Amino acid sequence: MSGLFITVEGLEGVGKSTNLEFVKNWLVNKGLNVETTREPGGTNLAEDIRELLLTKREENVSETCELLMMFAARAQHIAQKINPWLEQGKCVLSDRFTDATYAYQGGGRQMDTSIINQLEDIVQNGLQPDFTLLLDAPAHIGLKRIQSRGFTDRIEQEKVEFFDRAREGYLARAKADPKRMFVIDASQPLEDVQTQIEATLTAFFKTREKT
Ligand code: T5A
Repeated sequence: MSGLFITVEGLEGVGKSTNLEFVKNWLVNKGLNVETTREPGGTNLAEDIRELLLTKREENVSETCELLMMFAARAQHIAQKINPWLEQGKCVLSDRFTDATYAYQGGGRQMDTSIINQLEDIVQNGLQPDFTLLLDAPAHIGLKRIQSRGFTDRIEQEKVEFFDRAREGYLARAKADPKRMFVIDASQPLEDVQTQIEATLTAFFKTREKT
């Protein structure tokens, strides 16, 4: 595939949505044809699955059900949007992708990562992001930032320890794949975060243009 697949990851409230527009503008200024999307979601059906996943309910949602629904939404998203865009040579910019599954279901829920590996193989058939920005901050910082919204979804109701484990999961992914996944200190003021993002994007494209 000739396109470029970029993802933005991190815990709740670290600034993914806020910075997605900044990253998009930077890429557009570089001359790329950019499509933005998000997970879970990105297509009508996948957005319906997102709604099912995030709605608070009295019934306990089993971890396996949650994991399969994340990958069901992803399968639809890849088939309907991501793969066609990449085949058209576009730059796909997604708010979250499979690193989130390793962080939340693997780290947060402490599920066996070999099961995530298997589903990743089946659903993605080799598809991986080319470049990932991990907006990193201690969990309590992001959770405090989103408090003013006045509501929480099903996953946001989890205890801070769940998000601490998810953060560790993310940082372990970044450590294992330093050429793809770049850690940004998202605890800093927005202007500083965007300075770091810009420097990281510049360095990534410089390396890419050399090869
Ligand atoms: N999930 C997802 C899984 O469990 N497994 C998976 O495989 C996938 C794909 C999705 C949920 O699903 C889970 C993870 C999530 O729990 P979501 O809505 O996509 O939910 O993700 P959230 O993280 O919940 O999105 P948020 O909108 O809460 O967080 P953002 O986008 O990171 O934060 P943002 O940009 O909205 O900013 C929050 C507030 O902080 C301010 C902003 O102005 C805003 O008010 N802000 C800053 N303030 C100070 N300094 C900065 N540097 C700031 N940056 C932003």
